[in-house]
Amino acid sequence: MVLHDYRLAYRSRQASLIGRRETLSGKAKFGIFGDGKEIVQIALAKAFRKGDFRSGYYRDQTLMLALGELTLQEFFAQLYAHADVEAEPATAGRAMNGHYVTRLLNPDGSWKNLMEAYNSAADVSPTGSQMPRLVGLAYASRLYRELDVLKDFTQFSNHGNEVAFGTIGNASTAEGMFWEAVNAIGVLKSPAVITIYDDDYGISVTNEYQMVKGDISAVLSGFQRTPGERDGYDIYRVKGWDYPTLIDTYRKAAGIARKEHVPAIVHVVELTQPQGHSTSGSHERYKSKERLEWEDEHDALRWLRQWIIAQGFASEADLGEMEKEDRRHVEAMRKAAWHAYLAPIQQEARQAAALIEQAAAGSAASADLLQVKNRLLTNPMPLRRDTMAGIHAALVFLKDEDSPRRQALVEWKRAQERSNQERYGSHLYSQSAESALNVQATPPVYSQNSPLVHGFEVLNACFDAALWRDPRVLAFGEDVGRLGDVNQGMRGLQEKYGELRVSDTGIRETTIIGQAIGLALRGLKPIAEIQYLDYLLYALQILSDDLATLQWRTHGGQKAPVIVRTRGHRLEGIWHSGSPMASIIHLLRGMHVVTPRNMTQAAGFYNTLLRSDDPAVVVEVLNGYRVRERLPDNIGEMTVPLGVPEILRPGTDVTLVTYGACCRIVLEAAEALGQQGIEAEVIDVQTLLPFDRYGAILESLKKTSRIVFIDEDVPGGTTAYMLQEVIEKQRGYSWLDSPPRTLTGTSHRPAYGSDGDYWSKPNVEQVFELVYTLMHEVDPGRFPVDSW
Ligand SMILES: Cc1ncc(C[n+]2csc(CCOP(=O)(O)OP(=O)(O)O)c2C)c(N)n1
Repeated sequence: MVLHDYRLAYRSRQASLIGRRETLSGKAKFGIFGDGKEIVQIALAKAFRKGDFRSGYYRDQTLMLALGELTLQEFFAQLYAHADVEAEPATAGRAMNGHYVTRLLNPDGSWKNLMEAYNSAADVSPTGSQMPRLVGLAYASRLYRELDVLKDFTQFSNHGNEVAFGTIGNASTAEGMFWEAVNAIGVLKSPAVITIYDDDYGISVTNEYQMVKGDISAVLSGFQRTPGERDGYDIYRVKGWDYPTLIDTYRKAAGIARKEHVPAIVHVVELTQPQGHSTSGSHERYKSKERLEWEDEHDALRWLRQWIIAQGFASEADLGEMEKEDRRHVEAMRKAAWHAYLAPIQQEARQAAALIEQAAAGSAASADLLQVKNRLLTNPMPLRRDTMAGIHAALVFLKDEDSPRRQALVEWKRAQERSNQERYGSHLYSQSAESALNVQATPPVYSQNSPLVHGFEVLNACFDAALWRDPRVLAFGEDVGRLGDVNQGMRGLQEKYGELRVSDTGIRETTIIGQAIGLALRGLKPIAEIQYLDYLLYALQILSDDLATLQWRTHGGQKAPVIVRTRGHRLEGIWHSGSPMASIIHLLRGMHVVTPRNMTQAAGFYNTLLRSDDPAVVVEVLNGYRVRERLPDNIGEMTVPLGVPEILRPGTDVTLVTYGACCRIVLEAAEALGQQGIEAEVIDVQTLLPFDRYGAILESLKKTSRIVFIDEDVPGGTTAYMLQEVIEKQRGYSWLDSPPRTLTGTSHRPAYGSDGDYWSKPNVEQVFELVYTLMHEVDPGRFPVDSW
């Protein structure tokens, strides 16, 4: 066994060395490797069971190799950015090397049986960002163990016996989200085993700059549980070269976590980084000669080699032979990866060259074209972009020759563009049968008995139906449990469904989202509440870097259908009435962003999203919970489709486009304008991502020839986005008889109090005056006033 381990570690080390060489020789753009961490990871792998999850970072190549979830050829394929999911199944060439992923989904987007594999969440580069989702990955085991309604979901869990393994570098523990996650996992008593690889540095910065006392486990000691009690962590400190102790430690830590759901932290010290941080620099610049000598002596691989010889497991000569064979093996895998990567690109270059050669025959630009062709054929390391540049150059030379041969080039180029758009752009959203875009409208049904209730009661009935219908649905957030959320949408649901399905959390927005991501990766359907839209900013980074990119960066290998529920727009002051929708829609491409104007629409969107596998943010209108609405008889079934605007008021003179809380204001202004003979058509876009999928706004514009975009965001924010969608993308410009206009909130944040609000956000009078002036420009005779 130990020989097997040594050889695996040795191969992994060779992969690091060769990987660096390949990068520095220009075959890869960047290289970051796990050298120095091999032995820890082999020990960790021994404790890893099928069904478990990893949430780690770029040093974990040996762990992935040891689990059999990465081959050496795949390792090199990723280094070369081989953009083919068969060759590089982690990210299909979309992420740099060292970003590990296991495919949790079948090609059709449905879940695999996660109990049959060693699972890994998809790595991200921002350090520490693997921690928030670890909360949910670990907490899911508790839910699967303790919730009877989840007993049948055996594809995701075996009675909650799964451990979530987190890995992080010493320096990254200085990130806030590390602490938030460690605390949350402890509070949730969830089976995570967190490894901190401590090599004393974070690139060039030493521990004394990272951590109080320069020692993370000393600082973490307050999390240590009292023996015999469940509250808190088991904390271990082990040397990174001490193979037998590492194996014992992980067996023990994972065993307790698995059985008792007590989390553990393993602080691995005396680790080294033989090749330095990455290929972007050399560690000789910042490590002293003494340190480098120390690293050499404490290299874990070297230590294991000596230990094997000392124990008599193999002789120096035996090991030398094995190493020779292993070096050859790694080199062969590298070669295979390089050829697999290069062959299709070269073939495309040859195809392009042949087309250019054909076009050259009989062309006035023949000599230039043949030069382009030769450049394509003699390039030893072509990229697809070189071929495209060659084709482009040829098309420029042929610009005056409208021949079938030129046309053949154009068609070939377009086909390449399509396949590269697919190669690099697919799976931003779900492509499965469960895509939210496939959910059709089921309109609300009302009868004589449909009661008039408060808005929050509509939501309450919707969530009740969802929790009843689907045992995978869970809701949590600050004040969501006992109180039923600050606006009562979840009122009474904890009593009905229990503390694990409708739960309070600490004030920790980043890990509320992380909790949701991890739970969703393990097959659950979380509704994660961020109490106010303004506090979504705390979680925007993790939403953007992790959740929104997940399906795309794994080429459809993973999904996390999280619903983020929040409330916003208008209420009071800077931190309770923000509407930073542009920041959200721009950072969260890959999620749906839904802005219902009332609670019935919100309920319809929740029902749509709960039937789908895309992640989304739903922004409820903060001042709508006490407004009365009729409760649909089919509150659990009604759905509102995404990307379909609704005309709230028909009109022929001007189109007013808005969403969310502004709908009420714009409707009121439209009524007042109607009394002056101006018929405004009011459109609620309903969802910002996706936006007006079928061009409904253009149809309105064709009728009115005038358009105003109104919202509470800053000038140039979401109104600018809507303007681009309609005027540029839908080609609305050709139907305009007046300049398009926007009306927004102010650039400063909303001031407190009703007057503060009035002077910070669009109001009825402003809408009226802007539209009236617009109509004055059209017909001064009918609308004589031009100043207000
Ligand atoms: C949020 C963020 N800040 C900075 C970086 C740039 N960066 C990449 S790795 C790294 C050092 C990480 O050190 P450590 O956590 O000790 O891990 P190691 O690389 O030493 O294994 C830094 C600063 C980053 N990727 N993400």
